[in-house]
Amino acid sequence: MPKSTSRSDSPLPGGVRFEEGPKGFRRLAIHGSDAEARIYLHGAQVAHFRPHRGARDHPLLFMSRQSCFDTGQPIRGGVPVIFPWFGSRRDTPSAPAHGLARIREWALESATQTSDGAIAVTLVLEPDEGFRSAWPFDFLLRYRVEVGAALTMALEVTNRSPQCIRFEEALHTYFAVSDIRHVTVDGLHGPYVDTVGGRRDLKEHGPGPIHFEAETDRIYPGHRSRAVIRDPAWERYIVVEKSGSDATVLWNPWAVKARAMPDFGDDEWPSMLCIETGNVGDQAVSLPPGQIHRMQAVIHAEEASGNAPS
Ligand code: TA6
Repeated sequence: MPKSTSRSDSPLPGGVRFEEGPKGFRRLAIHGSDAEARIYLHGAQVAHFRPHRGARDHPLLFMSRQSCFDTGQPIRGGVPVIFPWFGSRRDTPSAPAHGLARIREWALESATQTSDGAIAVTLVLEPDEGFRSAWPFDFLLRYRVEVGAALTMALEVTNRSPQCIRFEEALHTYFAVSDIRHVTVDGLHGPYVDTVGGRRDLKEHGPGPIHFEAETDRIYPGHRSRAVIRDPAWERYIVVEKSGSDATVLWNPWAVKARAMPDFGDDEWPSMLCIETGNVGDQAVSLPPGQIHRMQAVIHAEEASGNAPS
């Protein structure tokens, strides 16, 4: 069972308790007035979020039933926190994909109830020796997750090094959908980099919605606005808004890649879609000494019987 620490000696607010998940992985179980959620200390990973209204009773986040809960391994689903590199590390191919933050045990710094009844949890991570040997800089990650009618996730990076640091980051959100072949995405227009099969082909998406018919793996550099998943079968929209992020990644592995992923069911690919809020590639962040960078994603659901979100 991974060790996990809490810096908070204040009592947890009502509706928040620690519990053990698979293989003893500790998580916060949150039952608020507007939503429920679960957050693992491993990777500070939000694994479940279901608002009481707007979601048609389906969770907003996908979690693989085959996710491995092993020390040093990422949890498959929810919102992996990606830092300080995205994807494979070009200069060290043997390094863990998507950095080290998602495979480290974070500490609970605080858990409070906000004035409007939401639950706000703050988790922190500082580099251990292994982290520093892989990425020789000093930093603090502070991750605030607010569970209310919307799920608000804010990642703050503080540069504690004497020099400028350059890093990639992402909130690699796995959304739950009825069937990827029957949902569309609005708001991701313009140029993108198609990275399927390891390519990096620059392409362009027109003004219309995105339909999904095959493995999809795209980086939209410079995308700063909202994206909307339309899910007619579940009669809902999922709205993704963000700040402090200059890139969005869109991913579905489809059938062949799903079969190659041991921690992902062969039949699970229709049930998920990643829309990732990040700063990756040319949009990586350069942060001077002592400065703080903040990236935030806010997700909520709306019932589709109303007008589509503008
Ligand atoms: O979402 C973009 C991506 O980089 C894909 O290429 C795919 O590798 C995905 O992340 C999942 O990566 P993981 O290391 O979690 O299996």
